[in-house]
Amino acid sequence: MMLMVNATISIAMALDENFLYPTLVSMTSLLENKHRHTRCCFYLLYSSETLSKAARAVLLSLGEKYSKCEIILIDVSGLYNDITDNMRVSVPTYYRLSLSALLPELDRIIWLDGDTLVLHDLRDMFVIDMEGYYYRGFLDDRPDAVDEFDINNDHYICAGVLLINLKELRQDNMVEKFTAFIAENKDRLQWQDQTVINVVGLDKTGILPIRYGIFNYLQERENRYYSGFKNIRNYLEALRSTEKYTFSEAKRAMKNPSILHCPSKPWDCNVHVYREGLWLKYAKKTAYYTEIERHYQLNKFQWENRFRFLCKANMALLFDYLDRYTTSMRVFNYTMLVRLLGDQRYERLKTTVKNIVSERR
Ligand SMILES: [Mn+2]
Repeated sequence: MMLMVNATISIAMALDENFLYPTLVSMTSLLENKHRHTRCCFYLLYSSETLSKAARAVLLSLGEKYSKCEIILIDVSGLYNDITDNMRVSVPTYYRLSLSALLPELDRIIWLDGDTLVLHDLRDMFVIDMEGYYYRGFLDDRPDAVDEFDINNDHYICAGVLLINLKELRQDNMVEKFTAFIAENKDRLQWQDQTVINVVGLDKTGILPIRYGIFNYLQERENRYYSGFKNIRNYLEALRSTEKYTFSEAKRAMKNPSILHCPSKPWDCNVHVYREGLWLKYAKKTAYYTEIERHYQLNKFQWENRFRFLCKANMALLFDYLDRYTTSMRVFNYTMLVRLLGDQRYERLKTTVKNIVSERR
């Protein structure tokens, strides 16, 4: 595969005000990790009714901050407006279905959800063979999501990270077909545009290598829930595709993904999300970290504080909870607790650590 030195890659994203910061962080990760010669052109789809002028200025500021980066804002107000009846959905998720019509000058594009982190240059992804395909995506482990359409889908893909063949979509007038399908199946679009892509595009959807779009809740470490990499094994077993990802590919991709897709939201401080630190790392590289921290109250519930709170609330419960971990995790947890809580008041913790360590020997 030849990689052009001065290649331009096109990326499409869509957002409303709620997704301003995640989108900014995702774009920042891409720009921080791209090869210095790679030119990036972002096409950001929005509606002026749901994204403020100030938010747009924040997005455009990336074009000033990074070299070889162009930001093009496309106002698609009114598009898919009749879809709002489904509570769970934000309309911008549907915008990706119209890319081939909105960008007639482009033949291919990478689609990124706002809940992604890009950790490597994407030139290698951008040149993947798309002959005969509309879309390539990461295999989603819920292939039964489109079973009700009786289409025998063996390669159900996630719409969050896609390589899209805009030319082929235009040749086959797919935007019209998508629109007709949505009108006919309004109540059956369980996964919104992802359902549309997988059902209408069935014969021309393919898979991306696992490192482009792997889910952040797939873990390469073992813990008490997922000993023996049960978590990734469960994922792989749920796939129906004949072109399955292998276990070793999966492990490698989890350790070193090119695009990490985060269905578990790293900015939600009320839940513990695996690899949330990685998202924070790129949030801190933006010029808006103070705003991000305030917006998601990242200060309030940092994990140290959560631990302190837990300790004070009920020591017995806490010990019970920690004791469920494997020995090495327990040593780690107790050691962290001793450090966090100070030596004086929590003598018992230190003794516990000592006990576990000696138990291990
Ligand atoms: Mn997503």
